[in-house]
Amino acid sequence: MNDTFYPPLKRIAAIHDLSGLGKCSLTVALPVISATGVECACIPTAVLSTHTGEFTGWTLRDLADDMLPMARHWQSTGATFDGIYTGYLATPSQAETVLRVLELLANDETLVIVDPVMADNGRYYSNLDDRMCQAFRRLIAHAHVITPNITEAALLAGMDYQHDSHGEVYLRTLFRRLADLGPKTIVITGVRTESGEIGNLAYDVKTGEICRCMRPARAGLFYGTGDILASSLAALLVRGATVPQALTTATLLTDDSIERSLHHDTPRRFGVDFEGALPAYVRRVEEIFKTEG
Ligand code: PXL
Repeated sequence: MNDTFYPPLKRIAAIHDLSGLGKCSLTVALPVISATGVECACIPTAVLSTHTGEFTGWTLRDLADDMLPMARHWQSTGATFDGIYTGYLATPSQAETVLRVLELLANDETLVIVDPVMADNGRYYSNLDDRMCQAFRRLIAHAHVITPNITEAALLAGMDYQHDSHGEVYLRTLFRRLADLGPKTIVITGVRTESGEIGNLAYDVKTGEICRCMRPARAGLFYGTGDILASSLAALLVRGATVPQALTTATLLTDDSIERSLHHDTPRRFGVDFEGALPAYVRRVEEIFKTEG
C-alpha cells in the first residue's frame, strides 16, 4: 500500500443556467470547481442554446419546476453539501425557489455563495429588470459570500453606476450598503482604478478590511469571466483557502483565460479560453493545499 493521503472531497451544489454554447454559468462552474478538487453537483435553473449577450434568437427552457424535486431527491439520499453556490436565475421567482433549496440542503457548516448575475457594463442582461435586483436582495440576506460585478453591486446598493474608475469613497460606500443586506464577505469584480488597472476586491464585513487583486485592464467585455472568478473563489473557500488566497488564485485564473482568448483572437461572445489556463491553476491550487498531503 502506498502512503498517499487523499484529502476528503468537499461538495458544492451549483445552481445556475446551462447555456449550451458561449462558455458561462454551468459550463464554466463544472470544470473550474472540479479542477479545484471539489465535487460539483448541478441544479440547472434553465437550459439555453447560448447566453443572452451578443447572441440573438437563443432558446430558453425554464427549469423552475424541476429545482425543488431535484433538491428533495438529493436530500433523500443523505448527501451533504459543503457549499451552495448560485448564479443566473431565469426569473425573479426562482430566488424564492433557491431559498427553499437552501432550507433543504444547507446545514450549519454549509457556505452559501450568491453571485447575483443580472447585469454588466451599466446595464441589465436581456429580459431582466429591477424585479431581479429585488429578488437578489432577498436571496443575499441568506448568503455568506456574494460576488457582484461593479454594475450589480451598484444596482443592489441603490447607487449610481460609475463607468470609468472607482475611488475609495465610492467603493467603501458600496461595501457598507451591501453589508447591510446581510453577507459576511463581499467580493466586487471588475473594479477599475484611475491608473488603468482592473481587478477584484474582497471586503470583510466584520473587520472592515479590504484585500484587492488588480491586473492591467483590457478594453471591452469578456463573457463568462465573472462565472470563472466566482466558481474558483467558491470552490477554494469551500476547500478552506483564506479569502486573500482565494481572491488571488481566482483572479489569476480569470486573467490567464482572458490573455489566452486575446492571443487566439477568440470572438468575444464565445467566452474566454479558460481550458488552457487550468493546468497552471491546478498547480497553484495544489500549492495552497500542499500541507494536506
Ligand atoms: O455569464 C453570465 C450569464 C449567465 N447566464 C446567462 C447569461 C449571462 C450573461 O450574459 O446570459 C444566460
